[in-house]
Amino acid sequence: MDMKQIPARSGNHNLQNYQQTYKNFNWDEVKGNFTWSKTGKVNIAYETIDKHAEDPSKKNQAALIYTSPDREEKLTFEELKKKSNQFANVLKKNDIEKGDRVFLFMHRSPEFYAAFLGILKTGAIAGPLFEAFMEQAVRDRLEDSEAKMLVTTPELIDRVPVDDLPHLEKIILVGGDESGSHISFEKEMKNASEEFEIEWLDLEDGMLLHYTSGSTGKPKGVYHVHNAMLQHYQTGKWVLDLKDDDVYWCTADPGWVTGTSYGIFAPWLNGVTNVVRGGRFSPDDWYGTIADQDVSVWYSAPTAFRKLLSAGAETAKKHDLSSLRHVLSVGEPLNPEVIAWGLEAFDLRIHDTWWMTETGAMLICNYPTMEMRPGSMGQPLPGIEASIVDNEGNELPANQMGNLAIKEGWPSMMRAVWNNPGKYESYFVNGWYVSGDSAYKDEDGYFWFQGRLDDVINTSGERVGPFEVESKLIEHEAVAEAGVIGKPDPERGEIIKAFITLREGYQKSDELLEDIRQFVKKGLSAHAAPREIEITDTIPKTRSGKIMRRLLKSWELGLPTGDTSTLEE
Ligand code: 6R9
Repeated sequence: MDMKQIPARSGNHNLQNYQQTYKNFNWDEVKGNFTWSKTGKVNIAYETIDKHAEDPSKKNQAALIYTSPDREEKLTFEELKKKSNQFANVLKKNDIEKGDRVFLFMHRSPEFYAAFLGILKTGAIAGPLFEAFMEQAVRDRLEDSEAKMLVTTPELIDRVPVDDLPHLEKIILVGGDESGSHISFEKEMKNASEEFEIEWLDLEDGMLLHYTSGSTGKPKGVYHVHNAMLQHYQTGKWVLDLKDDDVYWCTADPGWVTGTSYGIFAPWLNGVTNVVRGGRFSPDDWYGTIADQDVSVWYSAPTAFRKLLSAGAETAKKHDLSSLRHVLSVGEPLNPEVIAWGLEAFDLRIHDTWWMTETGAMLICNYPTMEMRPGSMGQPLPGIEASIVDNEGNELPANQMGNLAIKEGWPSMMRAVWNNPGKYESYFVNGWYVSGDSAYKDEDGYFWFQGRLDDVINTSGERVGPFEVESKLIEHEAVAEAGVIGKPDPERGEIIKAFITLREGYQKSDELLEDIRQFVKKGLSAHAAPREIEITDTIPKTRSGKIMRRLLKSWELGLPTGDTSTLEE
């Protein structure tokens, strides 16, 4: 197969020639799919769950399939409606009102999803946290949001500095001792009614706070509103290609925006069965989940795909993966090597999608019906105007690297940075939302990611994106993962330094390192070949699977490491 372009495949929602068909597309056209377009009453939890629970042909369909090494559970739309109603009643009984912040600090479980939806039903704002957060990370987020209530577990409660959080009034413990000093989830749920009168809201009312770390400073609370559902719903069709009888699996944790926008909203707004897997990553368990649950649409991340690739073709062959129809990726650039592997392992294209916590939903994507250029994140959705701009917000010509920017005003855009209006304003220049990513656009309108702006390397006057070098490195048979940084150099400004992990069966040697260097030099260019290569045991990554180049850099230069709360163990 010619890896430069991979031809379009068919999709359920015709996006062929979309630039023509959807030239004048307006997001208002999507509104007719929601109950509120007729009733005027808005709540995203209603549209995701209750609407289907009220539909006799859908109410007994599995909404949630939870699977983990020690627990299996299915909840239909009707059951999930009832459980989230019960939790909403528990919150009301404990004085939670519209606009209050209620945080969730726990592992993925059926209780998590019932609680999350219950929070939204009361009109409160949900704040999901990664279960791996340690005390400082928990404190920063609960302090900044002034959260009134927290849902957590006995295993994690010691990491909540209860006495230092004056706004935190109550804690609900899931799986705790029913006689303890905190509210028992189980006990309260048992006594709570399954009926609940949803708090009807305005489209611009808040629903979600996602804390996200920048390279400097404290994490910022990215604030989203119910209106985001327009985009969650429509990208579920156009990009995830969901149809009514799909079984969908998004591997992301809800502490990461992918785990809410696409692990909760997009599938359920579209009435699709949603698989949630608890427990740790293991190639056999992951392939097993696809095979056992007959997953048809699968949304994951490059770091997971790279791990599966390293586990080898034999591991994949042990499992029946024939249910898969559509595979997608987010979070990091998708290496062409991984796409080639996907074609081999599943006979499917892996579709890259680009977006951010701040953007709330996908913006630049590869659709099933689109010709794909491996290494490119695709093209903007209908109704989205994307461009490459300079620091003043002027558009740059094709093939020039610059700031990836989006014209203000898409439905799922963040509406504020909590407690920090200055930070919010700083994203916008001349009508553009400036993403902080560097990229270029080719003559045909495909966008190519180069790196976070802070990560771009300037070596002997040449700008090199770390992603390109990393992608080339992992094409080498000995390299499993790679993280590339610029290291200050008196002569060249910066030199390229690569950190790599080796695949099984390879030993460190000077010959091997030189061979890898030559491989990049021949494949990319002399100036992109790393001058230094260091073999490590692991590449530091965030919980959402992003290589933490900033951390590699501070280690290399012996600098303070800054905020590492999202670092994977
Ligand atoms: C959804 C999500 C956002 C940053 C973004 C960019 C990187 C995400 C990407 C990608 C290259 C892709 N990123 N998707 N880079 N190709 N398809 O990841 O949100 O955690 O806020 O991260 O992730 O650098 O700016 P978030």
